[in-house]
Amino acid sequence: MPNYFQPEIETASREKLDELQNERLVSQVKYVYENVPYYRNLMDNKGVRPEDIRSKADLHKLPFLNKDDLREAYPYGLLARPLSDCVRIHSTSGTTGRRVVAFYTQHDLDLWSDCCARAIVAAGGTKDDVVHVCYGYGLFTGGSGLDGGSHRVGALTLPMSSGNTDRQIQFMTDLGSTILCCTPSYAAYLAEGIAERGVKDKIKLKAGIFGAEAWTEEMRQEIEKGLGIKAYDIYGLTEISGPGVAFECFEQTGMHINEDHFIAEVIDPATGEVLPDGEKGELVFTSITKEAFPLLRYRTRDICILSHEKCACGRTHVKMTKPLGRSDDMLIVKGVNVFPSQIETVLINQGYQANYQIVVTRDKAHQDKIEVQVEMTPFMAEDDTFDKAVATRKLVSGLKAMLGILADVKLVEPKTIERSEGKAVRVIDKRDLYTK
Ligand code: DLL
Repeated sequence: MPNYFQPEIETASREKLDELQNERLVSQVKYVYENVPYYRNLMDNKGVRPEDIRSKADLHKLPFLNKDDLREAYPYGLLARPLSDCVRIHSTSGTTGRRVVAFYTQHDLDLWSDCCARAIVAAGGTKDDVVHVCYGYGLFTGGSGLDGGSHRVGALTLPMSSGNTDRQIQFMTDLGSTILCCTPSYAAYLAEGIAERGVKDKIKLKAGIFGAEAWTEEMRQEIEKGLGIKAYDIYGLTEISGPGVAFECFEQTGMHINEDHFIAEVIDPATGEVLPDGEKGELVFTSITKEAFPLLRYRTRDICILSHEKCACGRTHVKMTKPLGRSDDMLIVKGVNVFPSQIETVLINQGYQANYQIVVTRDKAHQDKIEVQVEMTPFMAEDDTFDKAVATRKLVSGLKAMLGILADVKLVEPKTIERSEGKAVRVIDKRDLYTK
């Protein structure tokens, strides 16, 4: 049966939601124009004045923001409030040069907690639940986001953070965790660990809230079976607050976007043209209630489809499909955002040329593995003093420092990586993550 955290908002009529969004959009645009010179410049360059935005129908007039803007404006360029009004930052897992830092006032944290609370309640959570959060805490938004939501629901929160599987399972059995929050790959890993330890009958889990990376329906079924739970998807991104931008209800037919806080559009990534419901394109978000880090028309690079069709759960908020791919070359490996360009930087800094290939695989236990195959330069290959083992170790540690995760490195002979006549094929992702 459907449960709502804020039924008056979650099941509001379309007319009411439109009215709310229009009103909030108008004031958010004015607020951003007055407080964020970076975006004011973008609007001025496009000849758009805040008065031109009178409702959602005018949204298309606003300029897009993308990750490059965030990098250019790093760290304070998109901040709309004095730092003294901010109480928290979070940051994406990308490292040097790609880092995105988002700021929050207490109001922003509160609304984010509400969004995550809706996700927990939609998964059947109540104040009587024990919510086991093993998303990472710290700069990553996963831990704090679900933690905030669990507190809002009034459940008992176990702030486990990631790693230490023995301890996770011990707490799960001793304290009777009922709702598990982590990445789907960690959920699969935990299921395996529980089976290995023969403690499945001591596990009281009933639901899981899994996101931050792509996962397929097959993986859902496997996790549901392995843990004896119902597994719910949750979506979000640091720039827009974190997890809880959208979440799945009992129907599991897409994720409801929290439309009282975010307006979603789907655009053609090549032309920027807004696409209708049912068409596949890049998801774009406009925040309409944020104080510290309000982003207008932010291009997520996630490819998905929107649907306003009535949902049997009673929620009226628009649904998005699972992300069906990305419109850039970002990979998510072991829950960490990885750009091929970061890998290339490490190679070039260590004297290699840009002849490399990244092979990503996922084992039976759904754990990701990344291997970087790097061509030695002809000079290296001919140099008797060139020590391959030492060079490999140096690359592994350079990549670890850049990406924050361990990558295998394989040095190969010059000219062995296939050259492409068009765009180089840098990434071979064998995981088949996206549901077609
Ligand atoms: O991954 C926030 C999050 C934490 C979401 C915990 C859900 C649960 P970032 O590190 O900024 O934030 O990465 C955002 O991750 O643009 C998507 O490409 C991807 N992503 C997030 N959720 C899902 C999901 C967090 N449910 C990027 N399915 C996004 C597929 C997802 N991809």
